[in-house]
Amino acid sequence: MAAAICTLQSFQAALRAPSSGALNKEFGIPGHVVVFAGLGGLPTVRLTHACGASAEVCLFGGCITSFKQASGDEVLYMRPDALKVLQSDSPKSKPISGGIPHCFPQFGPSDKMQQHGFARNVDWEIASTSADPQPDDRDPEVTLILTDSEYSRKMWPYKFKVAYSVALHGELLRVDMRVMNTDDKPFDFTCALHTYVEVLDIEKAKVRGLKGLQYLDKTVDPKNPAKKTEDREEITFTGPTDSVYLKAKDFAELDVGTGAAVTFTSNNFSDIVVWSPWTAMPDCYRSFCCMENAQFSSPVSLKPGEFWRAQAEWAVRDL
Ligand code: TA6
Repeated sequence: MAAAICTLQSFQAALRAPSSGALNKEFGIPGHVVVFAGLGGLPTVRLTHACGASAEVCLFGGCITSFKQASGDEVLYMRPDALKVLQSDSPKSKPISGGIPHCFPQFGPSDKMQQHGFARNVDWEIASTSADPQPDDRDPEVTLILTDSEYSRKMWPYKFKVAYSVALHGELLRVDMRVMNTDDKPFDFTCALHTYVEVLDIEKAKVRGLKGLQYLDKTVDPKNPAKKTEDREEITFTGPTDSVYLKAKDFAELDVGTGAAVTFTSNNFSDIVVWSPWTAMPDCYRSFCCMENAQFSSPVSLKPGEFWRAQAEWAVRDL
C-alpha cells in the first residue's frame, strides 16, 4: 500500500513538474540556451558559446553534467554507476555522482542528513536565463534556484534560498552561488562543488597550488582526520586520497596528464578538497580526480536576512 501511495505521489509530482519543452519555450534563447531532456530524460539546460564551448546543467541536483571546450573535448567526468542510475527507470533515485554536484547544506556525513546534504537529491528551478548583449561574444547564463521544502525542513529545519548562476565566458565556465537565510532564526551550513574532472590516468595526474597548506587527511579515519602540512609542490596519486586543504588560495590546478591542466579559480571558498577513491572504485578510479572548492573548515553562519556569496571558475590551460 505504501508503495502504491508513493507511486501516486511521484506521478502527481511528475504531472506538476514542467516538461523540458515547456521550460524551453519559457527560458530558451535560440543559439545560446536550450532546455532539453538530458541524461535520464531529466530537464537539462545547455549553454552554448559562440566559440563552440558548451555546458549542461541538470535541474535534478543543480548538477553541471558536461563542460566541453570549443574542440568538443569534455572536461568533466561522469561515474559509470551514476550513468547506470540515470539510464534506469528511476533516474532520480540517487544523486548524480559526476560532473559538478552540490554538497549543501553539509559537506560530508552527519547524523542529521545523508552524506553531502540534500541539494543534490532534489529538483532546482530555473529562475532566469540570459545571453550577454554583446552580439559577437555572448555569455550564455542560467540561474537556478533551490528553496526549502517539506522534504528539506525534515532534515534541516530552516527556510533558505540558494541562487546558482552558471555561465560560459568563452571557454571558461563560471558559477556564482548565493545562499540566503529567509528564516526568522540563524543557521550554519557547509558546502562544496564536488567537481569530477576526467584525467588520462590518475597516476599521471598532478595537483599544483596547495604547497604549504594544512590539510585534513580523511583516508584512515574520516571522523577523526589527521592534520598534516602539505610539503609537495605537485601532489601525485599512488593510493586512496581524501584531503581537505584548509584556507586554500584562490587558485590551484589539476594537470590531467594529457598536456593540459584544468585551472580552479575561486572567490570566498575557504578550502579545496582532493579525492581519489583509488581501487575502492576499481572500474573507474583511473579516469577521474575530484577537486572541490569547499566551505568546510569554517562553516558559514547566517542570521535572518543575511546571505553568503562565492564564485568559482574552471578553464583548460595548455602546458
Ligand atoms: O569529497 C570527497 C568525499 O567526501 C569522499 O570522502 C567520498 O566519500 C566522496 O566524497 C564520495 O561522495 P559520494 O558522491 O559518493 O557520496
